[in-house]
Amino acid sequence: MKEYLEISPAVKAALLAGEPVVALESTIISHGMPYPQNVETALQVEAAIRDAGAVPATIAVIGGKLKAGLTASEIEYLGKKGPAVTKASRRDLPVLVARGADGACTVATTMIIAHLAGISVFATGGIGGVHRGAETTMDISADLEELGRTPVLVVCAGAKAILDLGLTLEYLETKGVPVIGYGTEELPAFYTRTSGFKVDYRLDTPEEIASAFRAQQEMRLDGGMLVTNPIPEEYSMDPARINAAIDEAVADARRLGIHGKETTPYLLARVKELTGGDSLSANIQLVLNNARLATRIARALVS
Ligand code: PSU
Ligand code: MN
Repeated sequence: MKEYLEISPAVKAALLAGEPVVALESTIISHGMPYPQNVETALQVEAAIRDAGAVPATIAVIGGKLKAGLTASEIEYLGKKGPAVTKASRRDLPVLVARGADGACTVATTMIIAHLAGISVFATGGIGGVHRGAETTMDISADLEELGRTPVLVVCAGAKAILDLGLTLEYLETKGVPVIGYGTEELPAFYTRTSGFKVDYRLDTPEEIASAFRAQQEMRLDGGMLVTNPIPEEYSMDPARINAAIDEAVADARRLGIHGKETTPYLLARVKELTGGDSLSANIQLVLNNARLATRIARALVS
């Protein structure tokens, strides 16, 4: 494993000292936001984690190495290259590593590398899930399988309504993944605080979430935990407006025959186009909010 994994000095020191570490993904940098906002946001999220008392570990594949903890110039490199970097899910790791190539890590791959490095808390924006129309396309994100097998706690703002949220929850239930609402009984839908679907459990403090995760791991139940954290009220978007944009984006993707790993990046970019800058600033704010909650959970876990 040593030859594949590279943990940055700051992350290694924190892990050795039993200090809290929060993992961050890199697909959100290269495929989720435009340059230069992607790089600015990634650095701002790292700073928010440091300010709240943990060490950030942004995760990516660079030159065939599984990296836990990037330098600012590595973040800049991934952000500038953007979609030219391979979007790397579980199935992409073998060939990227063998070729010595770069990869931007999805939620699934970030969980894998975080776990290899010994990091158990990870903050992101939204997870992949069961796509609308999956009953015929079978387009179900590998993120869900990973949540079912890899012991990492993922903090997100729920899932975007580009997905079928009901089927996504059913899939997580089948895989035995606890879906926690932080201070809410309803699954948040990324840009909005509500979705009409219920989470499994509402927990109101980082300490309660940390105890549930600790119990899951000590019982060796396998798999991760999904903590859904609603976007702060002041940044949430008008549901009618965002849902109209999402419906239009899904229809465009169908018409253009977009499929496979292109689907999620296409839908994210199209929704952004259709809503102007508003969806981007909401996106940045919810990631910061998730990073702060993940830091509080990571601190509770090591105390
Ligand atoms: N959903 C979002 N923003 C994102 C993604 C999903 O709202 O940036 C990214 C994440 O990296 C996630 C990936 O892991 O897309 C899922 O892609 P796919 O559906 O191809 O598995
Ligand atoms: Mn897919």
